[in-house]
Amino acid sequence: MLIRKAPDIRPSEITPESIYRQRRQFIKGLAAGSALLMSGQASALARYELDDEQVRYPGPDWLQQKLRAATRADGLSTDEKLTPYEHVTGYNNFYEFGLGKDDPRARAQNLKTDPWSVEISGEVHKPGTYQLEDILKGVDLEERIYRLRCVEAWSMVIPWVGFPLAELLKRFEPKGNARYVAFTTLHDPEQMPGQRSRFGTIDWPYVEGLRMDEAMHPLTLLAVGVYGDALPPQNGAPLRLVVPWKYGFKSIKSIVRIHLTEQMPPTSWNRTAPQEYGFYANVNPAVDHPRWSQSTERRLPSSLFSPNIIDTQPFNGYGEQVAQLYSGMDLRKWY
Ligand SMILES: Nc1nc2c(c(=O)[nH]1)N[C@H]1C(S)=C(S)[C@@H](COP(=O)(O)O)O[C@H]1N2
Ligand SMILES: [Mo]
Repeated sequence: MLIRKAPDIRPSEITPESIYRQRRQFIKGLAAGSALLMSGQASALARYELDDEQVRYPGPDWLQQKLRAATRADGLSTDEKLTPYEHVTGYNNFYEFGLGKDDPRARAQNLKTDPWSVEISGEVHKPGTYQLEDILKGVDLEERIYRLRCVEAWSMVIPWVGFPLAELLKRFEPKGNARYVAFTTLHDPEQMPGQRSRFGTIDWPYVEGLRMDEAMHPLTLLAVGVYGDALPPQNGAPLRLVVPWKYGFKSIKSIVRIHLTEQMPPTSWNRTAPQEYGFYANVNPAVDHPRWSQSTERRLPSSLFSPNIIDTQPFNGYGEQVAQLYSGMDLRKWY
């Protein structure tokens, strides 16, 4: 169930704001752009201090409160060096705001993300349309530091804050015949300039899907924050999916609908170019994209003189946790 035992009270909940801010300042020195991983299950979340704090997306107060009580899920996090905030929030794919990597940050800032409602529909016992604030009541947020591997062969290491999708699904009680979960992004051409034209590619709204067992996997996250703060619009505020063993396009942003179904749902990139993008889209260095190799990736930040090319791992390095979901499947066929 979604409602779990309350965690220990975090220092941030009992510390006056001024002292708390100083502590953030102090932790800045410790964090220094890399993860502070401690042993044990969960520990208090480090507050990342940024050089340009003013560019952070504030998010609503109720969400800030929850973010401050987040803990880190160490066992499910990588200790690789974090991709700097500047790149995580400034080099994005979010075609609703344009095709360029810097379009989303430049054009998404006025997206209205609160209040936000999400429709839960299809094969569930408790369908309905719920306010995000209500969906998050009783949810303990946790930090997960995941690799993100884009199908375009670049990658990042991102400290998300969110909660397992499985918790949400269980709360709305899937029926026995629910075999897939379909997700839909907001469709609002007034706010999303990219939706005013089709670019000859995506048929709006952006849609994605997972098989039920993938959706219920403990690594599958619904994120509401990044770097300890609210998710900015360019990263899919206020609610986006994160499936770290699949190519980035599966991690659909700004979700307004979660639909449980018996049928495999259509997905935007598969619909656009089925010979290039499959439904599964598991990261797989052995299966090249028809137009480029998938055997290596550019780990950002990368530059001409320091390209930072690394080998791509099967399932993006999460094979130990997820490979058994696909046992018996030919992953060349089910790309
Ligand atoms: N709605 C929507 N979701 C989307 C996309 C998009 O264009 N629209 N791009 C996808 C792609 S290709 C990637 S790599 C990731 C990028 O997430 P990030 O910008 O937060 O790193 O978002 C995915 N989710
Ligand atoms: Mo991507």
